[in-house]
Amino acid sequence: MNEDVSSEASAIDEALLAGLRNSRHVLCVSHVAPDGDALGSLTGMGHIMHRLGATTTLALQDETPAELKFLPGAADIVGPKQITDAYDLIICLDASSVDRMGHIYRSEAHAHIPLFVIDHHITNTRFGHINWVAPDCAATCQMLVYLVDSLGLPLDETLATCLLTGLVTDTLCFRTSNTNARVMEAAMRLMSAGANLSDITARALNRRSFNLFKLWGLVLPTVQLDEGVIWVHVRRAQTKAAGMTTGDVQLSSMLITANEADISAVFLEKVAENGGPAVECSFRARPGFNVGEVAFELGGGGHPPASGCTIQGTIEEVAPRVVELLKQARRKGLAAS
Ligand SMILES: [Mn+2]
Repeated sequence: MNEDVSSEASAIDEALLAGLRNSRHVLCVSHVAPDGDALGSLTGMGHIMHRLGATTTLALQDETPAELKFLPGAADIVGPKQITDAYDLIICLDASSVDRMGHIYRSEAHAHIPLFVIDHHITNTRFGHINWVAPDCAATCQMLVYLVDSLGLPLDETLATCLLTGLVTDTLCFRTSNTNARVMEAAMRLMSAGANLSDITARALNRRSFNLFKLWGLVLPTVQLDEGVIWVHVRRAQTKAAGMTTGDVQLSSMLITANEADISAVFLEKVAENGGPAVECSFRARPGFNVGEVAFELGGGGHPPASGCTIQGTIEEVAPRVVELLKQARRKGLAAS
């Protein structure tokens, strides 16, 4: 029953479009530790479904980061406690596997409800009844531009602001290697519809909490570099001492800017669901190197230049093993170049 469809607007599956048009009570959900593309595609999908006349619930397991609260519709997002089973459709955005929805998706209560997956991660496990997975798109928000076309809806300023935010954040403001002419074309259309690029960039990419700088100050003295792999450990005691409340420490994107590095990693100490130790790993790679494969092998997901996974165990157990895999990925990249 799984169906895959390409990203071209003309090729969007009729069953997907019909399902969207005919649903009345829709739950839209994106991934844990939400980023700009998660928030942009979630709020954007909310506006699309509203235009189609549906009653829509937007849900995220985790809090919306302060720098993304400006998104129109972000204030309406609910958490796991407000979720029921009274929906006729669930739309999952920007999440590469079913567990990425966290506690919002309940396999027992929700199994009978059609689940549509809309995502651009090449590692997507195609866990929906209809799966629209387009790895050639730089953001899930880019896919929604084509969806809007297929549904025959106009782009307005509200929707364009949501969608451009995802495009800007996932491409680090059009700097990633997957930023092609199609991405720029989509961005141009969103700007023509009223989205303000400089405002979105300033809000979503150029703002950080003061506590984050305190955390960087605590962890950066222990940064390590070996065979072109740069990494850092972040302890729970350190995030606590810095007063950090969200999990995103935004370090892997900074570490990859080191001249000597081709791959970066951040190992963030966590408590697993079962109360045991776990490590949240975040990877970045320069063009020509693939950390998406490494994350996928470790049970996570992502893209060649940016990926992540969560592994049970202490940092001492997890980090050395993962660094070894990253060194292998680097050697593979060097051999191919
Ligand atoms: Mn994305």
